[in-house]
Amino acid sequence: MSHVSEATAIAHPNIALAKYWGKKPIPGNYPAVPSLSVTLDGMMTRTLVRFDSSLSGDEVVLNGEPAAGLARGRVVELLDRVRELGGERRRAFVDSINDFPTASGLASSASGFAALALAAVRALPELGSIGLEQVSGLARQSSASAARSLFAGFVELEPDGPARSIAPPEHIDLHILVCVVTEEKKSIGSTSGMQKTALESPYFDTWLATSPGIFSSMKEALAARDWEALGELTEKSALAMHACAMAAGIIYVRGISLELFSAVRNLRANGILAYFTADAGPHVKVLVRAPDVARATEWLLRVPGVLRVIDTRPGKGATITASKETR
Ligand code: 2P0
Repeated sequence: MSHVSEATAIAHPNIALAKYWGKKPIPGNYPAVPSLSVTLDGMMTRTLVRFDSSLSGDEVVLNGEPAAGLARGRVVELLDRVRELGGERRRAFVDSINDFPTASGLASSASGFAALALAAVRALPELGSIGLEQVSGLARQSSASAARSLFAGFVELEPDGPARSIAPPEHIDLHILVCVVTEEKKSIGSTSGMQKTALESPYFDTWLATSPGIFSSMKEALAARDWEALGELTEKSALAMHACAMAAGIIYVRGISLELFSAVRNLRANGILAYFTADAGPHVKVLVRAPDVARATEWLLRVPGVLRVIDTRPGKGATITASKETR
């Protein structure tokens, strides 16, 4: 009879308002700059991890397709770290599904590795004492932004500290409208984009020197519920990140992204205090307050090339939905 233990976790993507871009030059995948994110409720990754003594190798299914190569390798690396922690030898079956486009700058690696780390740890009863902070550390080693998706609401990640929630989802009236502009995967992954930026951008040192100031001003703006300051700093962080990366030849935005930046500023000129941000892909995320959601959505959908607008709100951290063990 085989020994099987499993858990299923769900985790949500997060959007950084103060961006992480660049790593410390030491092992462990530590970010070089502090970041501040919002965990979203509107999109989700669901991941089952089943350790099974009858398996001879790890089997990984991502969005219904067997994974191979780098994608499988990154999952196996995380499983290996969890196995080492628990003194576990069994191989695992992993089945992970996103309800939004994968690897296109919608933070699928954040929710993916957060759900994977939580499910893998909770599938092993011997790791029962491990807290969310340590799970977040395991996720960070795979993808630093994933460390933040373990937690609810507004989350900070300092280069030397664990990720932690600094304000609950309802702290400030915020909707993030995710403007999806393509179903394609991004051409340059975040990890290699960051490496190239660190090596080749003439502005990387300035990015390292100025990001902490944006981050701490943003924390103050959030604590004071100062919507305009929060929005202005969000745009500043995104533009600085993209300018720094762009100077190294890393271009994630497209024409449509710039059209959307401009549409958001036109919204402001028309009295709606909306602010934009963008990550390692061409999609644009727009910060608005609840009374402005309908008008802003209508406005953004009118920009040619916008496929759809997903209305998201600050939401919960990662959770376990099921677990069991059979011998
Ligand atoms: C962020 N991004 O703070 C920034 C802003 C994208 C732009 O974190 O190399 O997948 O796996 O640690 O976390 C995306 O990068 O990178 C990211 P790795 P990750 O959300």
